[in-house]
Amino acid sequence: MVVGESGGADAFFSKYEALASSLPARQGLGFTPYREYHGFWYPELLMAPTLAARDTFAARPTDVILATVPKSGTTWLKALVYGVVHRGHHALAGGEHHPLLASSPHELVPFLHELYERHRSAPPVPVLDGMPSPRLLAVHTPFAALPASVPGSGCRVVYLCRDPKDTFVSLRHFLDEIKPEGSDTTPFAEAFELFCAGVSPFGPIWDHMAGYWKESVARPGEVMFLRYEHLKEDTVGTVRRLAEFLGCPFTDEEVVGGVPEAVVALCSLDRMRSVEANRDGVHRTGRLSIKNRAFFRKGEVGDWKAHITPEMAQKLDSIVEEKLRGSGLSIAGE
Ligand code: PPS
Repeated sequence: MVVGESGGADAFFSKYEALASSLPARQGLGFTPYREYHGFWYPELLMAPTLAARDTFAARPTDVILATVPKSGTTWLKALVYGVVHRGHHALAGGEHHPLLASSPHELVPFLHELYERHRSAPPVPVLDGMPSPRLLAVHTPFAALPASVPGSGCRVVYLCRDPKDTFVSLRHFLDEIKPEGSDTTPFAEAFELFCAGVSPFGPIWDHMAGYWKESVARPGEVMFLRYEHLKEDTVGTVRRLAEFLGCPFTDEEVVGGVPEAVVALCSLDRMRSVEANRDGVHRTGRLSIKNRAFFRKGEVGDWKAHITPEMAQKLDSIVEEKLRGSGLSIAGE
């Protein structure tokens, strides 16, 4: 990973950078400091763009916002939703020219904060206005800090979460893989303690999940709550539900023709990993360059067992269970 120049402060963005730098800071998991905003810990680099998007992004009723904690399956969800929504435009079965076979899901479904990070002199309105509907955008933002225009716009929000133990293990591997040259990864035991204390990207993870869970219960037509484990267990069934939720259900003809299965196959880890852009390409955010291959590792449920002890697992499960008590959401220990 390369950390580049800041690109220079300017009127629009510097206001948010000033606000970000006034927030409480601490060293967290990984190589950037974290800032605390309304009870959540944000990687410092993403704080200003998140605040800028919160204030200035204008949601369309047709927008689809994909929300996740990092390492919960974001890349997979981006690919699946892209495949579902654009299936009418691109041949799926054996379609060698599908955009998912030429570009990373992160290019096809951009993170909102990255658009803001790249266009610092003004909100990226021309880019956003130029995106055809339905616009597919991703965030890691907690529900309460989503752009103010999102709730009430009628747009769809799809939230995907994952067993926090697997999220932690995936995150620790990712941070190790993308760390700037010469820097150290937070030692494993220390990283785990920070994660359990909620000082992880967009953590505490349990509050992040609870925020979206509550909204999905209150507004099921607008917020869909998914779990990585369920997606793994029944990918085709979940993709069909996803299409219904997004207002583009698979027709009987498509079901008979195996289109949901074709979308799932196109987005499988092995297929995605074999795509040149994902194998050899680089994802450039405003300031970071990340090798795309870092987004594809094992994609397994329960990989934590190979990395954390039963005692550590028990500790994290208990914290999550305790924090989610009364919310109606149960994640720990499944
Ligand atoms: S990021 O940085 O937030 O966008 O990362 P994210 O995509 O959320 O998480 C990466 C983990 O998701 C796994 N992955 C997949 N699983 C199943 N199917 C597909 N297609 C897929 N693509 C990525 C990836 O391997 C990471 O999980 P781990 O456990 O580290 O393998």
